[in-house]
Amino acid sequence: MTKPFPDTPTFAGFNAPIRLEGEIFDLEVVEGEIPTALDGTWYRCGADFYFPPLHGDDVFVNGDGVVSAFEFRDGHVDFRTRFVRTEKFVLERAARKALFGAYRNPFSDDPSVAGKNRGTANTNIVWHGGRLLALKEAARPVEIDPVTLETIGDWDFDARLTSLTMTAHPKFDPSIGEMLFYGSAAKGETTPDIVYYAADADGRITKEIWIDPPYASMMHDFGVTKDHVIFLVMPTTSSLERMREGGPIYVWDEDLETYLGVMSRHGDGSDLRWFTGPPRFVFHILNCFSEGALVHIDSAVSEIQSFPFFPDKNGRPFDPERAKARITRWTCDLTSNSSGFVERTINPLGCELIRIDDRIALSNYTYGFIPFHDAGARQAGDANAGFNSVGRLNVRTGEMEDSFFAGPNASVQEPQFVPRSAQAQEGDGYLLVIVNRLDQNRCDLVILDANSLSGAPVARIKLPVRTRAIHGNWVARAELP
Ligand code: V55
Ligand code: FE
Repeated sequence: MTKPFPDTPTFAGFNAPIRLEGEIFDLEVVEGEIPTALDGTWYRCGADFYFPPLHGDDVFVNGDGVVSAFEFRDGHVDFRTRFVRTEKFVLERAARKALFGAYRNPFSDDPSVAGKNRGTANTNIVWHGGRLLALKEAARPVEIDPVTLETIGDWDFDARLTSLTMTAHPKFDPSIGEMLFYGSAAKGETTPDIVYYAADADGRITKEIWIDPPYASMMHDFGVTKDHVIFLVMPTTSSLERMREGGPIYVWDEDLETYLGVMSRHGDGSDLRWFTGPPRFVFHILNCFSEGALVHIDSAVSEIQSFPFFPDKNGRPFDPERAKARITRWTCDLTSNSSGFVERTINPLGCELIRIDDRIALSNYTYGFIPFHDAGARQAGDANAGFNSVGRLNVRTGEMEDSFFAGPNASVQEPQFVPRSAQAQEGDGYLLVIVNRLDQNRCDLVILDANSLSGAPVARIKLPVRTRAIHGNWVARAELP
């Protein structure tokens, strides 16, 4: 019998395991109307623990992968959610208990699963080359059926994937349909190797470049422009020795510098050049673009690694203020003799789970869609100190031009921009946001007009349950089989 989950913040309140699989056909529309122009599926992927952890407590990034889908059609929305049948999930379900231990630490596993695939497929879900892939940066992609959300199996790009891992943040070139991605710890946990791939619109790997970084680090995201690729090496370092002794895979080591590796997208990697700067941390890229020899990297930058469960190597206590991520532009000048990069904060608000209009990815752009905490909108008695709003940031002016406030005791998940039509200008469309109703133990799906985030929602759709995801992506019906 499955025992109760531990009473720790990872498993409490709105984070409590959901464990549910199923479908809600035709969700309730409690406000407004769903535009028929929204025709497609919003796929999302997140982490949920099916069984109580093997070692007392755990960290949310170690949960089992859950994929969900909001399918929009003719003004209706259907919801489905399903756990990914990773090897880990299948083995644990058969045993009716956790067998795998700590985050990315194979030494902490039950001996019965030695050598088994530890992948959790819990971070992102992307559609490319006719395949829907659930991603976790520590493992290979897992292919999911786009209609039933059933697991098809691990996908190795017809044996062309030489890495043991694939990032959860591939990039897409909207003009040619390429998917650009990499594997870090590509030869196994804590190995420094990075390998970069390009896959054409049919999903065939057409380029593979191995990179030798200055040190092994946690690399959650990377940058791509029309002309360049940027690898972010930041001082969250890994150690097999530490894991063997029962410690965490990563620590924050502020004695190291940040390195940005910039190479041409059109070459063989031999022109890769490292630019250096003070220790910084980035989980997510907003967008990158090249202007001649200038390469701009816009992301949510913090002074220290922002997960409190990865300790400071030098024993400094976690400082939430320094862990705040702000939209920041880094610029590397390929004509400069200096090895430094320039840093400029675009907007001072703390934020994360940032998105753009994906049609302008890799190019000079104007808008970011940014979850943040609006202290002014929050009233007395509102228990939510997290992100209560999503704003439209003009990255050219640095101004948060407009924002949606989710209401009291409500927080927001990662938004999704959907263009009004294929020809619509950048930022002209809808913003889909899951609102966590913290005091009702359920969520709403809110559809906003991206041109008028502070106006009345276009529609509000009630979910009678919680749904929790980390990242997601919209796939128009025309793209699906
Ligand atoms: C992140 C999430 C992860 C992970 C590493 O959002 C970094 C950052 C859900 O898993 O393994
Ligand atoms: Fe991420």
